[in-house]
Amino acid sequence: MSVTTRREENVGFVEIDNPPVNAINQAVRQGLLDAVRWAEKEMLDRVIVTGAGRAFAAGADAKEFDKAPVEPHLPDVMNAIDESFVPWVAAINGVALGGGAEIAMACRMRIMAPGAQIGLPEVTLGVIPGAGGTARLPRLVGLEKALDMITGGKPLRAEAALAAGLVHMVDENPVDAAFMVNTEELGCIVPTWEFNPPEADADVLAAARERVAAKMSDQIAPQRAIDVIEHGLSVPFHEALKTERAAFIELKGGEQARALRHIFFAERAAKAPDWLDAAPVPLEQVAVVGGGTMGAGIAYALLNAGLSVTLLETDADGVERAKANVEKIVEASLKRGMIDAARAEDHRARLTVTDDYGQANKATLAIEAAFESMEVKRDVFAKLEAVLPADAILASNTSYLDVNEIASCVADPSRVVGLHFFAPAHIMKLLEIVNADATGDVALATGFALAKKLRKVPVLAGVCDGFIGNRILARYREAADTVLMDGSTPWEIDDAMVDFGYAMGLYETQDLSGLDISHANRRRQDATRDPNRRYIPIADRLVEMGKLGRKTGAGWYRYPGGGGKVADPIVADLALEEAHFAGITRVDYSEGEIRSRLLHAMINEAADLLDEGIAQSARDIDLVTVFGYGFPRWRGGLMHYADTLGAKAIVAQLEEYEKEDPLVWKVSPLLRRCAETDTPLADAKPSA
Ligand code: T1G
Repeated sequence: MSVTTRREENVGFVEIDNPPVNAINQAVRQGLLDAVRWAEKEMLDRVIVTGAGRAFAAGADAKEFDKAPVEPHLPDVMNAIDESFVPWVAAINGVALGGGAEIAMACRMRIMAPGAQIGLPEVTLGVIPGAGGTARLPRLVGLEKALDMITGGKPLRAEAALAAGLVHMVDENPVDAAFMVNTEELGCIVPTWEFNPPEADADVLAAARERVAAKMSDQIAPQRAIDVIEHGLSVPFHEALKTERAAFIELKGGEQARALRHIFFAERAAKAPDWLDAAPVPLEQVAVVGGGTMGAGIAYALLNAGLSVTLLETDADGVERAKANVEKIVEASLKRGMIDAARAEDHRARLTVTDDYGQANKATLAIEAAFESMEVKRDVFAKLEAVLPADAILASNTSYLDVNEIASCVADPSRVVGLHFFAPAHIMKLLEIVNADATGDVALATGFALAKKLRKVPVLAGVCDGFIGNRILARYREAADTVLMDGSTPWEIDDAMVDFGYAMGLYETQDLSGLDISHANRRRQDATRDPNRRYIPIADRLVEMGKLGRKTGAGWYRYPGGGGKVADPIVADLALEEAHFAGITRVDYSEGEIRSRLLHAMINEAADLLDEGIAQSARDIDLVTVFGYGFPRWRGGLMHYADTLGAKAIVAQLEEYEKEDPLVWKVSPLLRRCAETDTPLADAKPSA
C-alpha cells in the first residue's frame, strides 16, 4: 500500500508509504485522493497526514517525468485536500520537498519536526513547482520569500519555516501534536487557496529577476518561475494553477530538465559495480600522507565524515605546515557555519599530525597525497607497507602517474588502488577510483565504501595518463591552444566556453592554479610527447616571462588589483608572434566555431576512453565532467550533451576539423560505430 489510512476516535491518520523517500507516484496520488473521499464519507474531524520512514515526501516521482502524466494529477489531489470540508493537518516528520511541500501547503495546518526540511527544489530538476506551489507559497510566506525559495530551490529547516509563517508549530512528535490541536482552532483556519495573494511588488519582482539573471542566466526554469508567480498574483487561484501546470509540463519535456534529471539519477546510481561483491576493510582509522593542499583537504573530509586521521609528514616543519593547513580549513568551515565549535573541537581531537609513520600502525587505509614524483611515491608506499597492518589498503591520490608502477613496489599489489580527489578535496564531490591491473576487489570495495562515507560521487577508472577527467582536460587544453595559435585570443576562447555554461574559462582557470604547475607537467611529458602532435609554446613563453597567473599579477590575463582581470595585449602579441614563426595564417574564429572545436575534441577523447574501457559508461563520463571539471550540470554532462548533437553530426564535424589538424581532431572508432548504427553514446559499449 502506498498510502495507508486508519482512524482513532474521529481523527483520520493518513501515512504516505513509498520507500525509500515517499516519492509521489501515481499510486500515492490515488491513495491520497481516496483518503480525501474516505475522510468526507466518515465525516471525520480532521485528517493527519505524515510520511512513513525518514521522509514526509521527496516530491513527485521524477522517474515518471519521461512518461505521459497519469491521473489523478497532483494538482487535483492538492485541490481536493485544500477544498475538503474535513481539514487536513500535515505532520512533517522528514523532508517535504517539491510535491511533498505542496501536499503540506494544501493542508490547513502544518506541524514540523525539528530535524525536518521543507522546500520547493524543482528548479534543480529544470522545472517549476507543478502542483500549486507557485500559487500557495506566496500566499503563505509572502512574495519575496516565495521567490527566493522557488528560484533558489533551497529548503528551510523547521525554525526558519516557522519564522517564515510556512508552518504553524515545531514539535518533536508532529503527529501527536496534530492530534492535540483544538478542533475549533483548526476550523478557524482558512483553506490556503482562499488566502489573498500578496501584492505584485514591482521592486521585489525586479530584484528576483536581477538575482536570477546574475546567478543562473543559462537556466530557463528560475526565470519562468518568476513569470508564473507574478501572473498568479493577479488572476483567480484556479486560473493561476492552469498557467503553472502548463509551464511545468512544457519545462519537464525540455532539454534542460532532461539533462538535470539525467545527472540527478546518474549521481545516485554512482555506486560499486554489481560484479564487485567483496567487503571493504573497516573504515575508522585512516592515514593520509602529505599535509599540503590536497592532503589537508582529504584529511578534513575524513574528519568531517567522523573518521580518525593520522596525517603523516616528512619532518617537524612539515608537521607544523600540515597542522596549519588543516586548521585553516576547520576555521573556514566554522566561519561559513558548516560546522559548530563542538564539531570543530571533535575534528581536532580525532586528528594526529606526525612525522612518525609508526603512529599510523592501526590504520586500515592509507591515502598518499605526496609530491607528484614516482620516486617520492614509491618511497612513501615502502614506508607504509612496513608499518601498516598487512591487509590495510594503500591508495594513491596521484592525478597523472601510473598506479601500476606504484603498486609494483609493494609485496601485495592487490592492496593498491588509486583514489583521485579533486581540489578542494573536502568540497569537490568527484572521486575517481583507479582500478590498476593488480588492484583487488577488497581495495576497490574500500574505495567505494569511502566515497559513500564522504558523500562523494565515485567513478571507476582504468589506468592511463590522466585517467578519465584529466585525459579529457588534456584534449580540451590542446584544442584551445590550437585555436589560440590558429586565430583566437585566450579571452575569446574563455568567453566562448563561459557562454556555453562553464563557470570559468580554461585560461582564467590556469591563471588561478598557476602556469608553473602545467609547465612542470609539460616538462615531465617532454620525453614521451608524440613528436607528430603540434607543440604550442605560448604558455612556456609566459612562464619564461614570469607571468605565472594571478599569483604574479599576470598570466594569460592581467590582474591590476581588486580581483578583476583584463585582457593582456602582450599575450595576444605572443600568439601572433608564435603563429608567424610557425608560418600560420590565422583565422578569425566565431564564438560558435571556437566552442565547437573544443567540445568535439573533448567528445572524441571521451569516446576513446569508453572504447578502451577506461570509463565504464557514458554516464560515468558525465559524472566526471560535471562533478570534477565544471561542465554545466544543466547540460547533463559531456556525453549527454553529445547525444543532443548525435553521433552522425559529430563524426561529420570531426571529419571537417581533421583536415585542419588530424591529431587534435580525429574520429574515435566508437563514434563511427555509433554513427553507423545510430546508437546513442549513452548506450555505447567498449569495442573489446
Ligand atoms: N523521484 C524519484 N526518485 C527519487 C526522488 C524523486 N523525487 N527523490 C529521491 N529519489 C530516489 C533516489 O533516486 C534514490 O534512488 C533514493 O530515492 C534515495 O535518494 C509536482 C514537479 C529526498 C533529500 O527534487 O533531494 O515534486 O538510488 O540517495 O541522500 O511540484 O533524494 O535508491 O534507487 O538522494 O537521503 C522535487 C529530490 C521533485 C527532491 C533524500 N523533489 N530528492 O536524499 O537519498 S519534482 C526533489 C532529493 C516535484 C512537484 C514537482 C533526495 C532527498 P536509489 P537519495 P538521500
